[in-house]
Amino acid sequence: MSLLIVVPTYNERDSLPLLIPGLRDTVPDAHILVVDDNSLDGTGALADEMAARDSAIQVLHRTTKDGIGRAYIAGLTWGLERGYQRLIQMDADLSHDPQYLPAMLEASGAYDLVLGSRYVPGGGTLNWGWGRRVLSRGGSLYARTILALPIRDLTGGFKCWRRTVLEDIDLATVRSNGYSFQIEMTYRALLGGHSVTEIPIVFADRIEGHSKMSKRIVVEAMGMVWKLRAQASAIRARKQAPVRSPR
Ligand SMILES: Nc1nc2c(ncn2[C@@H]2O[C@H](COP(=O)(O)OP(=O)(O)OP(=O)(O)O)[C@@H](O)[C@H]2O)c(=O)[nH]1
Ligand SMILES: [Mg+2]
Repeated sequence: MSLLIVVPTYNERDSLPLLIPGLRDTVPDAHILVVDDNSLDGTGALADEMAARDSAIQVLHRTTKDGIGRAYIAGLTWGLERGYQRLIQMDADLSHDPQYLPAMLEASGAYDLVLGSRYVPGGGTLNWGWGRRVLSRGGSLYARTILALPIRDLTGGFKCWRRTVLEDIDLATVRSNGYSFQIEMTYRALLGGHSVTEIPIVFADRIEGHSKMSKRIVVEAMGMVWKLRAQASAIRARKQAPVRSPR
């Protein structure tokens, strides 16, 4: 099984040197791709240094900060082009603990998409204030209700993909970027008839670096959920349109 872990970074100089050894220890056979958007704090150069010392690490440099969704699309596309069979996506800021990877990989033997989930029994969040907790839970509930999905954690970004799902999704057509990116990708997997499961993770708040959360990202996500619903209705309607044979 060939496995690629895609880690997007923007100003993660303090976190990346802690994350990478954890990944190398936990899943020694995996390759790692850091996708850096020309971080101001030198994360890109630091990743290059790590890559020079360890052939399992590669770096994709992008010229400007373009959002997490774009970074993931670039990294996942890079991985598909190079033939990886499983692709993991995870944040660099240590919120996603490498210790969950073995369980996620095991589950990916049976499921096309495995979600690290804060909102199934055994999962949770550490050190989040009530505001962030309400926003995150509320966001997942909002999307889950409007899109009528059986998934508890729709906004999380810790996922293990089988390449077949990503090929099916057609990454070039994914448009959303912030939180809605996570929702859109899982939604598209489900719409395509792929199997999805959630396994519990405890999500730790970032210790180093700065949050890139913004009101704009939340508003974008709220609007995007309705756009996704409209798109899906159109797809379903096309599928269900009666086929009339000419008389
Ligand atoms: N390449 C790239 N990575 C990004 C960009 N925005 C965020 N990231 C990375 O994506 C991951 C998740 O972003 P975070 O800023 O941690 O977002 P969050 O977890 O919702 O919020 P906080 O943890 O509170 O900051 C981190 O590894 C970031 O460095 C971007 O524009 N480009
Ligand atoms: Mg984070």
